[in-house]
Amino acid sequence: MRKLSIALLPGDGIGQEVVPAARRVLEAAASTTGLSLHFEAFDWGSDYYFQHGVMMPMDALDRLRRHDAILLGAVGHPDIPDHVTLNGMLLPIRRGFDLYVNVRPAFLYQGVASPLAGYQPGSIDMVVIRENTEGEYANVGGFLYHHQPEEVAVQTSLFTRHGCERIIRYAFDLARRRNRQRRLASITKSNAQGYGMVLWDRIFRQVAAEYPDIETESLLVDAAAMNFVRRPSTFDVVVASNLFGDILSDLSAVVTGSIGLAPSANLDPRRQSPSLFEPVHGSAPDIAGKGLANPLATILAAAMMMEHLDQPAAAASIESAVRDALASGQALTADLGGQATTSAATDAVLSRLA
Ligand code: GGG
Repeated sequence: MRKLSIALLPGDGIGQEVVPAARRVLEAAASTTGLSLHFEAFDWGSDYYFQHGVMMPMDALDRLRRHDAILLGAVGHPDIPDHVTLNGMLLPIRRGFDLYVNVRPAFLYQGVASPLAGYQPGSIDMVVIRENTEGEYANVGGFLYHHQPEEVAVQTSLFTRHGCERIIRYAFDLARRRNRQRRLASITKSNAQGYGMVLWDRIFRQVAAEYPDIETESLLVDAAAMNFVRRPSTFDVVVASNLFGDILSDLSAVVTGSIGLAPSANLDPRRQSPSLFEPVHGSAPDIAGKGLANPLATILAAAMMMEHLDQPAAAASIESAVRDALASGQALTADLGGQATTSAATDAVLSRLA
């Protein structure tokens, strides 16, 4: 029997509710597919910060490296500035493990209403591939005359040929593997960002020449935002910089029902480091601790984890249980217009795994 070791990082707010829900689903899927899962939970995040002044310990990456994969909940607390929480935990893990691919699928499930009229189940089916280690999130910059009246802040986006090429190539390969519309849209703002994003566009055209079977389009991010609403069915795979991928994947999530349904995978495709799986949503302090959080994004992220760990049977059984639970109406939490609690939605999935 294959044994897999999973690091759990529930983190903050509703992360404390959705990660245990996904763990229950993983345990059930493992027992029905003959898989042995070992979990180690870490209490890192904002409460850890209040006690220790850091979001995670110095040796965090060494401790995570012992595991096959990481399941993370959410990062963010109303009493700590967001740049402290994000730069203290999630971004250092992504960069430290070179998890350069962020995969963010968006699918309109049966039983879920899109805010856009006229879309049938399955008619919106796209994946946003977000560059995950450089771009606008490179954290390069600084303050001059900090907190003085003449204060200056410099924030630099970092685009490397290596970084652009590998993420664009991953997106082309995915468009081929998915074999749906065989279309790839590349998103930049190269009319205004005349260096880094001009480099991205140029590399996109160069790599595209190697994939004549994939139809391409290059869009400025403002046009892309408009077209995600105007013609979402025409998108298959979308590749974007770190910031634009972050923003557009909230939009792809909401046109397919809710960000509460949006999973993501932070991947090291070379498999030298553990990849990290998480819901796209944050810690949602307004509903934290009330049992109202939608656990399905994290459960679907757990399915992506199983797929990445070469456990297609476990992945497919989780995905199909979520699909059926949504179609039945029993897993519709408040964000989806229903009344299911976190535990009721989880139970609806679990009952279909048995
Ligand atoms: N699920 C982790 C989380 O808290 N995400 C919210 C967030 O702001 N993430 C920023 C990012 O993905 O770069």
